[in-house]
Amino acid sequence: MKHLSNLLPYLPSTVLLIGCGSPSKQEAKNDQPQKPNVIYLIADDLGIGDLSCYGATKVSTPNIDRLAGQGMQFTNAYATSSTSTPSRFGLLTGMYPWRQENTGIAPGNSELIIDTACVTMADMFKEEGYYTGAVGKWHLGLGPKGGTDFNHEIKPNTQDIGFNYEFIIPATVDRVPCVFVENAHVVGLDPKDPITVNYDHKVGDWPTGLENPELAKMKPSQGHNNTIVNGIPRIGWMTGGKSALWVDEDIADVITGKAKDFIVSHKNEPFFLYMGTQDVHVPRVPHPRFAGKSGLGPRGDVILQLDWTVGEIMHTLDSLNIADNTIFVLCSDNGPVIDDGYQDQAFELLNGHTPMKHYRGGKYSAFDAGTRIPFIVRWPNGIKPGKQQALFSMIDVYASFAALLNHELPAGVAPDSRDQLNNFLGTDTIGCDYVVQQNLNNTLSIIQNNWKYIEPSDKPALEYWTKMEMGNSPKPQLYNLSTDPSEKENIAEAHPDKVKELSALLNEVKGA
Ligand code: NG6
Ligand code: CA
Repeated sequence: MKHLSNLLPYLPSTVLLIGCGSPSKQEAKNDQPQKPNVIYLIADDLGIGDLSCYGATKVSTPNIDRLAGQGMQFTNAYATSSTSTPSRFGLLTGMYPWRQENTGIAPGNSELIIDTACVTMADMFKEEGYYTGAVGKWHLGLGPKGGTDFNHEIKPNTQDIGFNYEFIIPATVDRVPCVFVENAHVVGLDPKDPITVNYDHKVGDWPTGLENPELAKMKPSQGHNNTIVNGIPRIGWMTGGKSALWVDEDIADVITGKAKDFIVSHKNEPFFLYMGTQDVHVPRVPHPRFAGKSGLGPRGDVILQLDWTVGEIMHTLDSLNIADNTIFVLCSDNGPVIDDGYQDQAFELLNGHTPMKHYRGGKYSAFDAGTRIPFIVRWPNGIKPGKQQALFSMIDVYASFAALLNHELPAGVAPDSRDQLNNFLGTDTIGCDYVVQQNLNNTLSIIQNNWKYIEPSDKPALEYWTKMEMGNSPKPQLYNLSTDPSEKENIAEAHPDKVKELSALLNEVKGA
């Protein structure tokens, strides 16, 4: 019960009365507060500078601003990784993704990369009596080793790692197959038109971006020249499954609708909803009601669409009168990127908008903008609104929720996740001791007391496609984030002791 005292001031008065009188067993049971619902909404490639509550002035996100205003807004929160698959893996398993092979950006036909024996955060919630659901972007693979067969029951799926319900985009919206999967089945699939997917070579006779660039309504700037689906050339080749193909403009509506249905159906029991939006990942294809509305081109328009999604979820909670007892987390999986492979004029139309704020690098990078993320936690019953400047990492979400529920984690479960509940709730302003991040090339960095150390790496300084600065250097790098938040000056040579200390700490974490 070590954390209940933290919550007492915020819990409804009926809760405080428990133990004060001598209620009969039955009454006591009825008086037990329902465990808080949890909605964990992870946006895709959203930058800390993309939201008006974080200082953006060229785009306005009123719903997310309201969420932040009613909750705890973190200014020093990090994802474990600068790309999607490892970041989500770390969140759901509580284990650093770089401890396991095969946790890099997953293709659309990847096997499920979380071992079914792993006790995931969803398993933990389920054990605590929650109804659990995964809606939207998944990107952790599905099916057995050797790849996913989309034409039959897809096993193992999210339901084998703790989720009662799934309605998911298997990988990313720029990867085939362009279909939704609901409870192990491709939605709307005609068995007479089976799906074939391949990531090595062309399958079927659908046009590709390489052979028929004139058929692409959205042109690639990098890669993205395989099978054309809905006029958009994707990564990977597919054929079949025509009746199951998603409509890109409708994806936000579809997954928001599924998330709302899930909440409505489970309003009377504690629920855990893990929701991944496709926004603001490429291809950025807003619904017509958002197209052209931001003035910043499609990238800005899908930020508005994301804000709408958050507003819809908030309204749903309000209409059911369950907002106060729902912990609503909003964050990103990794840092932002401007041109990520399609000619959508994201650069040309920036108009002074700064997705990375003043931080160096971006998605893929070991520099701060690679993993520094917007992170908002709203829980009216348990959190006094405010700003949280303490250091926080997504790796610690799992153990923090476990602490909230007084759930003992068996040895070996969520091995890297630390109980940072008071940090998560904003009552501990000191924060965690250190955070460890990973870039696209598995180069690790560690931050402690505002010192950031990036380990030496012989990997390229720039990412191949985006030319993003990766933060890779054969020399050790040390930055003082309090005086140099933009990581302009490597001061490793002037502070050999600090370098030694942080590299030793990083090695200790690696060896743990
Ligand atoms: C890259 C893709 C990029 C994006 C990324 C994964 C190319 C040229 N680039 O390889 O567009 O899909 O993978 O993004 O193909 S993530 O946010 O899901 O990790
Ligand atoms: Ca991402």
